Amino acid sequence: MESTSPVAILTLMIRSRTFERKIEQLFRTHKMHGTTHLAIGQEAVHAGVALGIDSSDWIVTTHRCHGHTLAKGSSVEAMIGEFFGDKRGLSKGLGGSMHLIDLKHHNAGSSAVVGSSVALATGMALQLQRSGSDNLVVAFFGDGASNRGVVHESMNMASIWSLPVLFLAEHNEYGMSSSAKKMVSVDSIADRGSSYSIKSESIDGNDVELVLSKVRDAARYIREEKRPFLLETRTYRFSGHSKSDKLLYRSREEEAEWAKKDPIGRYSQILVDRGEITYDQIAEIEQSESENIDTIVASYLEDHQELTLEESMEYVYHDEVSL
Ligand SMILES: Cc1ncc(C[n+]2csc(CCOP(=O)(O)OP(=O)(O)O)c2C)c(N)n1
Repeated sequence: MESTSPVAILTLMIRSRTFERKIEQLFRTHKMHGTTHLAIGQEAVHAGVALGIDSSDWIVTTHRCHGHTLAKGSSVEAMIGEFFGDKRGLSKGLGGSMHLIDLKHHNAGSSAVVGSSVALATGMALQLQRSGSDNLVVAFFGDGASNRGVVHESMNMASIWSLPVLFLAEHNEYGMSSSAKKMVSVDSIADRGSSYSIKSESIDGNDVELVLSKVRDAARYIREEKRPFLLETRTYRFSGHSKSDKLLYRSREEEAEWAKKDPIGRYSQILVDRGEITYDQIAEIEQSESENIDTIVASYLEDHQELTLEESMEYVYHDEVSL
């Protein structure tokens, strides 16, 4: 299990927030290309989940995958390389921001197809069960994805076959631009678990220590009872859906309400109150994370290395994946 000291948890969340802010700026200034989906505001879910499972447990993530990938242990350097299309990137520069995969850190990857993470995770869980492994798979998905047929089929299958999957709903209130209040038939996605005889719970996803402890409980349940589990984390994406989102579908008042529940601000305050860290030390962490990313970005901008077309073809059509 990863280090779960409070300062390590806070540092991980700050790294993720700093990373996302830098990426946002690089896209805005046209130094990075394509599109990107930021998860600013959802850091407590990412840290709590990654630190609450074993490092040998798997995750399958979504189009909003930066935070999950960082928290599971991938290097900032390899991620930024990927975003720049550099051959030193996580997927040798062939995937970009939306397709991060890191098998060494037991991250089976992400795809732009909303809901596909759940089907892939369920299939992986079947294989883990068949091979007698004690590991589980976390299937990340959003409130929008929770309406897709494949998510329901996967939950049904995981239940009848008792597969080791943690269905992790990241309810951030919106799909692309539509409110979950209008688009999802239940107030809580956790309520859907009972349709499939899957135990479930809904929690505050902006409270990192709560997420960590509930994920640990769920992982223990999945391993001991040999049953899937559905955990809904209630959170909010402070950023737009993607880089071109003008946020016309929600109010500034709503955003201000959620800003009061910022997971990093909240946890910083808790740790300062407990005497575990000072605000000066937090500022030092922020600066060090920021400088580290700036150095990495500068080095990629100075020296860009791309795969040739022939080399790319070799990877695209590679038959086997070795861990
Ligand atoms: C199968 C499919 N349908 C639609 C889309 C377009 N799309 C991309 S992201 C998105 C919203 C997904 O919302 P949610 O699952 O809540 O995740 P979030 O973006 O909030 O993280 C949609 C509809 C897609 N990529 N794939």
